Amino acid sequence: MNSTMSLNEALKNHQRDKVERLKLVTLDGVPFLDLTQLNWENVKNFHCHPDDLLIASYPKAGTTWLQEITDMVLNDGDLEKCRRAPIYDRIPFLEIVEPKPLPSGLDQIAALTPPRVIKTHLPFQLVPKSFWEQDCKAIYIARNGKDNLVSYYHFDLMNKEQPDPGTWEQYIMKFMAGNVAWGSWSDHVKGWWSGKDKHQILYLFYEDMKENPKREICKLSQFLGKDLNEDILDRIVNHTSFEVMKENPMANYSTIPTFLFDPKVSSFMRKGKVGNWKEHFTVAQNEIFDEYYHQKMADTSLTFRFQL
Ligand code: PPS
Repeated sequence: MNSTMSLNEALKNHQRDKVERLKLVTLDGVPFLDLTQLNWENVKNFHCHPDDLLIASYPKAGTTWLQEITDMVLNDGDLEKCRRAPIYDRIPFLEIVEPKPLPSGLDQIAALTPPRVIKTHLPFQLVPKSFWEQDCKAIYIARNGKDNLVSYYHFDLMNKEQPDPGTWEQYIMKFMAGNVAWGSWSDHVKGWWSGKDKHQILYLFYEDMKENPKREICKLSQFLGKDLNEDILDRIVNHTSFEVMKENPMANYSTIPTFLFDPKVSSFMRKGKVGNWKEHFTVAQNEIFDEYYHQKMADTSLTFRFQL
């Protein structure tokens, strides 16, 4: 990797007098962080290598967890190799545009030699055509909407570049209306669910990974054509557990300056649970969300578990 393009290195020298929260802008019908528009055409026209692998999700669905697992699987459980750089440099984020002089996701990808693993939160219909033309593999992780919402709310509070989430009550309404960065949760999970029948997409669930990580890691390894022995699988399960990842500076985003990710507000590795929503939703808010969920999910075979 060209070190001038490492986001980690760039962040070490990065200072700003004032961090402004980004606004939302609608691109091809979906709300995004306004900086995204600067690279939008280049993202849509991105040319991938047939062996590039896409890690896709709605924000806060367990992307980082899936990234760490994938890196471990591809490196046969080699812990040293997986400590080579923070997760955001090992697996760059396709559509992200950071304020200058920080490198964009496209800059970081260009500095890697194919085949690359690439993160995206793009809804299925906005994934660059090249990925499907080249018949690339993609792994998608979905998380139940209530826990996903709670996680996104805390992230928006602590990440000083995300749009202001407003109050908890306001945020629930915004989330259900799809008026948050990367748009509607229900459209996202349903779009990729339909997409998996047409392309090489492995669709995973956060709840399944919590329930039985080894089973899901085996599934992922098979999808990537990796035949890993029991020892390696157990090492990957251990290394990617919430408790171990929370302490791993290469996976826990603690390398992001605190003026951007404020740990006093919330940690990136916050709870890592299924059912944490019960500590946040009132009975009335839960009823409203259930109604939204049943309405939005009436036209799909996709279902979620809200507790284990
Ligand atoms: S991002 O910013 O969109 O890439 O965030 P993302 O990684 O998708 O989601 C962050 C949430 O995933 C939890 N997480 C984990 N849960 C269980 N096990 C492991 N190993 C793990 N790693 C990350 C993280 O804690 C966030 O969820 P919450 O509910 O906020 O704790």
